[in-house]
Amino acid sequence: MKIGIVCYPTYGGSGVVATELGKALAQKGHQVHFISYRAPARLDSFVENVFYHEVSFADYPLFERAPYETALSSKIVDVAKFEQLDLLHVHYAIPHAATAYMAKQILKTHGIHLPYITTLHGTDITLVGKDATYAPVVTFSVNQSDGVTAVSQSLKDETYQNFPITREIEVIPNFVDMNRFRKAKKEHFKIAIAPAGEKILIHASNFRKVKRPEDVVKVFKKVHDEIPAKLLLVGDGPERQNMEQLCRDLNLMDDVRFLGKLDPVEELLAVSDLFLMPSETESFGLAALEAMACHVPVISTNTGGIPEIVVNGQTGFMSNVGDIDSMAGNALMLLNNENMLNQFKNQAAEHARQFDLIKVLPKYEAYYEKVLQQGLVDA
Ligand code: GMT
Repeated sequence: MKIGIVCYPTYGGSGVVATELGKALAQKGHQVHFISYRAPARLDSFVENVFYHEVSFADYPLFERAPYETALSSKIVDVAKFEQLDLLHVHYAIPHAATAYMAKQILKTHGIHLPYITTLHGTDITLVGKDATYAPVVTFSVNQSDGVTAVSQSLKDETYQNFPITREIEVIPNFVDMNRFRKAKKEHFKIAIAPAGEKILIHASNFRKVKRPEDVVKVFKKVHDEIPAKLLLVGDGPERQNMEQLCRDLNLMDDVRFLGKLDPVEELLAVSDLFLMPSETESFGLAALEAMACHVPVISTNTGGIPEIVVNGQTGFMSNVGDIDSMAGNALMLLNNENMLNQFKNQAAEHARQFDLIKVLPKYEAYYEKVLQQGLVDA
């Protein structure tokens, strides 16, 4: 198949999923064409069968902001015609589903049929998409999609609750490459981070408010008050400054490390004891799954799709949003009991296997086939 993939190139989960999916499809012999305004962060090495098409948009004094949607639709048209794409798969509804619709209509006037699949990732539905600014376009372009997938049952339910969606939504969960995210011996890292054998807690995100990054620090403070511990913070984003200030105010800076946007997060997960995810909402929680694959249990909230990956009392513990005491108490219960912690570590990795890339990839391939077949029937 010749598949076009449209995604955000940034470190957000939707871009990661789109890029890893594209690379894996290419390895199975499909030809994959990424279309974005920058090369996706995880497209960091040469992969046969993978092509990248950059959307450039000319600035003009009349525009306060260059019209990316117009440039993206034009680029999709261009790539679809020249590369003879069979299918377009767009990740994150805003604005990608609408641009795909526009491209499809333009291609129709050229006698070309380009079906498009929209994958809903979360904030495109739960946060941004719900806003009246975007809702009519999101609803329309999702309903016009030839196929719609959601990364969790929770997101599917929430989509139907919030939008008059008439399309059937297929749940295809996010996945993890268990060859990359696995237990690894990184003793030198451990010694550098926790020289006195302190427990290592880790959080990775885009430090947006929805991740409740302050709760990460507050939970860590309670743990740190009881046992020697270190906190690793991977990522960056708008709340970084506030987090840093809070760590200073709580006198934690000696034991907290802000690592920035570090790509090989698996190397740090390999030395970590617990992953913290106190999010307000999380359609899936890919970062938690990647942690589990690396034998790191998760202390999280019980919101959105998290309960679909974390097994409470087996691969981690879940608490209500904002319940710092509960999350800190659960973290301490595990960190103070070496046997229990090791058991949870093994159970986390075992459970993550359900979401192994090699198990999820065929679900996408089968769905692509179904959509293409449906197109033949409709034509
Ligand atoms: O919030 C983020 O981390 C970024 C956002 C994105 O689309 O880039 O993530 C969403 O999609 C991820 C991949 O499907 C999910 O794992 C995240 O749970 C989801 N974020 C939220 O729902 C807040």
